[in-house]
Amino acid sequence: MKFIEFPTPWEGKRSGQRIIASPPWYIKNLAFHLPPPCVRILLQMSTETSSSAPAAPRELISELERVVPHFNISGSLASSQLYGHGHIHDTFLSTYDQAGSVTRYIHQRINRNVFKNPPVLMENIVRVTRHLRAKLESGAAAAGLSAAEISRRTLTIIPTHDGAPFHLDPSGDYWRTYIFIDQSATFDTPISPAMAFEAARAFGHFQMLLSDLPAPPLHETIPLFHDTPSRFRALTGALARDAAGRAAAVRDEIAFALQREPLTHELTDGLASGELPLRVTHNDTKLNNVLFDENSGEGICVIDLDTVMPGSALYDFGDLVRSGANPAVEDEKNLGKVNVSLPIFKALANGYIEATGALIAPAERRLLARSAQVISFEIGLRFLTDHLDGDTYFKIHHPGHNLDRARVMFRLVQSMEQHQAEMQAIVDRAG
Ligand code: ADP
Ligand code: GN1
Ligand code: MG
Repeated sequence: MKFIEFPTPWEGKRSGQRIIASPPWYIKNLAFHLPPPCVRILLQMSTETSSSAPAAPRELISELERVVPHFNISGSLASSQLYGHGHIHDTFLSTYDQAGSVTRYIHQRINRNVFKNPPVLMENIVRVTRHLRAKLESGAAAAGLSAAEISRRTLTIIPTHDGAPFHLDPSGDYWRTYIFIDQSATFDTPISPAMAFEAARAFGHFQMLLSDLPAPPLHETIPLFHDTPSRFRALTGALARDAAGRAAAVRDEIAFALQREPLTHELTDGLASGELPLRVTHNDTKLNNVLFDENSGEGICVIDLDTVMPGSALYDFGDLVRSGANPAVEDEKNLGKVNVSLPIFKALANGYIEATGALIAPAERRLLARSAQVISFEIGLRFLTDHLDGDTYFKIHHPGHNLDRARVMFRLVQSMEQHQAEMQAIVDRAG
């Protein structure tokens, strides 16, 4: 299945690729909204076995083949392909033949341009996944979770034969392996309010489970990651350098950004004064960083734990809204499709507030709607900075890709500015 695209009411885009034998929940969910010819096409697509992932270049697969014997996996590597739509790592889905049965794993080459200290990052992930598993186990009886089900609800690291959570290859690259969580799917855009609610509940639950992570604090894997004023300064620095000679062609986007400098302080001021608490947060709560169960549609597992570190709940909620409430894809060229969907925003607010319960303080709750604007702006600043710098941070798939992304983020900010009062009213009425 390549991806699902359909005219109304939502445009859903599924990440990665899978072989699907029967129509999963989201196909049924979509089919509900569509006229019969579209439903037939969708069902036909859902049983196709094509792939949207680019074939990995031969050299990359050879590197992977040299690395995988270091991990504690039985059986032999049968196949590998690039997987998912992440902007940071090289992610592979690998199939192993284990005495006749087929098992799948995710291998990742960690982006060391982005993460300067992978061993420390993996130390965080070991602590976080251990804590999550222990919490899920202690609540398993009440929640009716089997051991197998717990392993679908948090990432499981496959260590190397030496017991390390990563392998360092001779060229200095760090690799890691996770159990592939079967019968799950990720999405780049929201399909329905029900799905948005599930995503927000999953991230809210994640926040709750980590709220009692014992000291010491987690390492800061990327310093000042959500420090919006420093992201703004990075843009003005990139503008002054104009390393790729692109500044003259993006005057409108730069003007848009410069006009909104005051927005950059809205979360950091509260954190600096102590009005907003510092918590253990995910910090990359993009919609495609939560896995949905293919049969029930439940948001089962929060993934991409590289930036779990001290932060604000408002970073997490804001980032979820910027990726989860926009029916258009993050690099949509037709900006007319970009907007904040209020029914989806409402579902995100309800899901997050329900899952976090009393944890979220009144000062945080007051800023939930605003946080979406701040974080959408912040990510727009980062895309525009990377475009000016010559695309050194995010993976791009065509020239101008980061500029396309920045434009979408800024259009989303505009839409949120127009709907700020309605978004605030939704939060005020929620839960
Ligand atoms: P990036 O930091 O590059 O975004 P991610 O860790 O988010 O990398 O992985 C990229 C994609 O791979 C995810 O969006 C998801 O589709 C898929 N993925 C990652 N880990 C797993 C897993 N354990 N099980 C199933 N799918 C996964
Ligand atoms: C990156 O890793 P991924 O693709 O889930 C980025 C996020 C951005 C996002 C924009 C470590 O997320 O901060 O918000 O792209 N992750 C990192 O889509 O920089
Ligand atoms: Mg990701």
